[in-house]
Amino acid sequence: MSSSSRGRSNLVIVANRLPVRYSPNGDAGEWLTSPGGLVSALTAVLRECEGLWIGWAGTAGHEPPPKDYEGIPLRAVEINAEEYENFYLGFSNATLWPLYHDAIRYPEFHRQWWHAYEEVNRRYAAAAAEAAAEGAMVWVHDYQLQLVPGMLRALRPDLRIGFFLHIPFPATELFTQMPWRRQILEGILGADLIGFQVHSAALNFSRVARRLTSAQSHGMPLQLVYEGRSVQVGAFPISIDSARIVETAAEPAIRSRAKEIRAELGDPELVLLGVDRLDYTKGIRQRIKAVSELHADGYFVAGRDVMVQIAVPSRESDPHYDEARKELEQSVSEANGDQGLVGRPIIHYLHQNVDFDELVALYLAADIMLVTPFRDGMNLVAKEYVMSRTDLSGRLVLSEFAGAAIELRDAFLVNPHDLEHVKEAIRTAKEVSEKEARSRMARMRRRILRRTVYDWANSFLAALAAPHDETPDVVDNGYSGA
Ligand code: GDG
Repeated sequence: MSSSSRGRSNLVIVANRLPVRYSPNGDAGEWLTSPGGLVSALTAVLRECEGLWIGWAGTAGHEPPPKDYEGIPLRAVEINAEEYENFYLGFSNATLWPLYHDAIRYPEFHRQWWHAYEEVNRRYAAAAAEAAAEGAMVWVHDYQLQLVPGMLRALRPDLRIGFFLHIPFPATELFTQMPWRRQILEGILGADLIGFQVHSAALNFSRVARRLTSAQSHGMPLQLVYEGRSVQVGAFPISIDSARIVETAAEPAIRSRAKEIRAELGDPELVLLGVDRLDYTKGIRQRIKAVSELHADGYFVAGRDVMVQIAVPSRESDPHYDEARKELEQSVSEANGDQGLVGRPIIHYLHQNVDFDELVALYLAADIMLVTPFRDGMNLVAKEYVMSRTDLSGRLVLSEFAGAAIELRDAFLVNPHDLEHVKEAIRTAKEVSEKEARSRMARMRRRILRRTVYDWANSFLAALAAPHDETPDVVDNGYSGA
C-alpha cells in the first residue's frame, strides 16, 4: 500500500489521543512517544502502510504537537476547555466509562455532555474524511469516538471503516440506561468491522443492536446487516509486545535492579505487587484490604511479607479520580497504621509513573502479582507480568472480570467483590507447589506467545480489508423502531 498522490492516506488511525505526549521538562518541554504496546503496534503498521494518525494532543502542551513523529504524519484535533469538561471529563469519563464498567460508579447523564460528545465526534469524523484516500481503511478506536464510524460513513461512503472498543461492552440491562443508546449503536454500526476484546462483549453489542436498531442477523449473531450493508462483529483480544518484555527481562541490569528492589524492601520472604492506573475500576482498595486482613489474621507478618502498589497517575483533573485517590491513600495509611511496624510498612505505595525498565524490574521482583479489577476490557499488566517470568517463577492472582481471564485460565482466578475469595486466592497462590505454579506459568506464557500486539493489529486490519459478502439473507429480529 502507498499514499495516494493527493497526500491522502490509505490507512488512517483515529484515536482520542495522538501517539505522543508532551513532557514539560523545565522550560524546554518535549514531545515523547506515549508508552505502551498499542502505540508501538499501531505505529508499526502505519509506517508500513504510509498511514497517518488523527487524535488530540492532550492538555499538557503549550506548543502545537509535531506534524510528523518518527515518520508518521500526525493530525491534531483541537478540543477547547469547555469541550474538555463536557466531552472528555463528562460524557467520556463520567457517563461512558462507569456505565461500560458495570456501573461501579453511578454514570451521570447530562444533555450538555452529550451535545459536546456529538460535536467533538463530528470533528474527528471530518478530519478522517479529509485525510483518507479514496477507498482507504480507517480504524477508529474506543469509547470516546463511538459516533465517528456513522458520521464518517455519511461523509465518505467509499471508505472501509473499522471500530475497536478497548473497554467492556455492557449487558443489555445496563447499556439501555443510556438516554442516547440508539444514536450510539447507530454510530458504531457505521463501521464495516466492529471489534471487541472478548466474545461476550461482541454478543452483548449484537444483541442490543438488533433490539434497538434496524440491524438484523442472518442466523449468525456476529454477522449483521445494517442499512443494506454487511457489518462484521467479532472478538480481537489485544496483547502485548512479548519479545520486548522477554528481552528486557533478560537484561542483567534489569535482573540486578529486581534484586536491588527486594533488598530495598528489606529482603522479605514474599513480595506482592499491584500496578494499575489509579482508577476506581481496578479494585486497588479491596486488594489492599485483603492483604491487610491477612496480616491481621496473623497469616502475613510485617517485614516478612510486603506489598508494593504502584498507582500510576491518571485523569488527574477529574474530581472522581481525585476522590478515588484520597480513598485509596486512606486505605493504605490505615493498613500501615494498623498492621505495620516502625521501618516495616506492610504496603509500599507509590503514586508515580515508572519507566518501562523499572516496571519490568518490579515484575521480576514480585512473587505474587495481584490484578483484581472489578471489570477490565483486557488488562495488559497481567499479560506483561506473565511474559516477564522467563524462568517460570511467579504467581498471578487475576480477577475473573478482566478480559485477560479468558486466556489466562491458569491464573488464580478471583471474584474481586468477594474479599474472602481474594484472601483465599492469595493464600493458595503462596502455598501451591513449585511444580504446579511453574506449569501454570508455562501454560499462560504459551497462550500469550501465540498472539502479540502486532498480530492483533494485523489480524484486525486483515479482517477489515477482506471482501465482505453481498447483502445476505436476513432473519427478522422483531425490530419495532424502539
Ligand atoms: C485500557 C483498558 C485494555 C502503566 N503504568 C505505567 C505503564 N503502564 C502500562 C502498562 C500497560 C498499560 O500501561 C496499561 O494497560 P491496561 O490494559 O493494564 O489498562 P488501561 O490503561 O485501563 O487500558 C484495558 C487496554 O486499554 C488495551 O486495550 O487492556 O482493559 O482499560 O501496558 O504496562 N507503563 C510505563 N510506566 C508506567 O508507569 N512505562
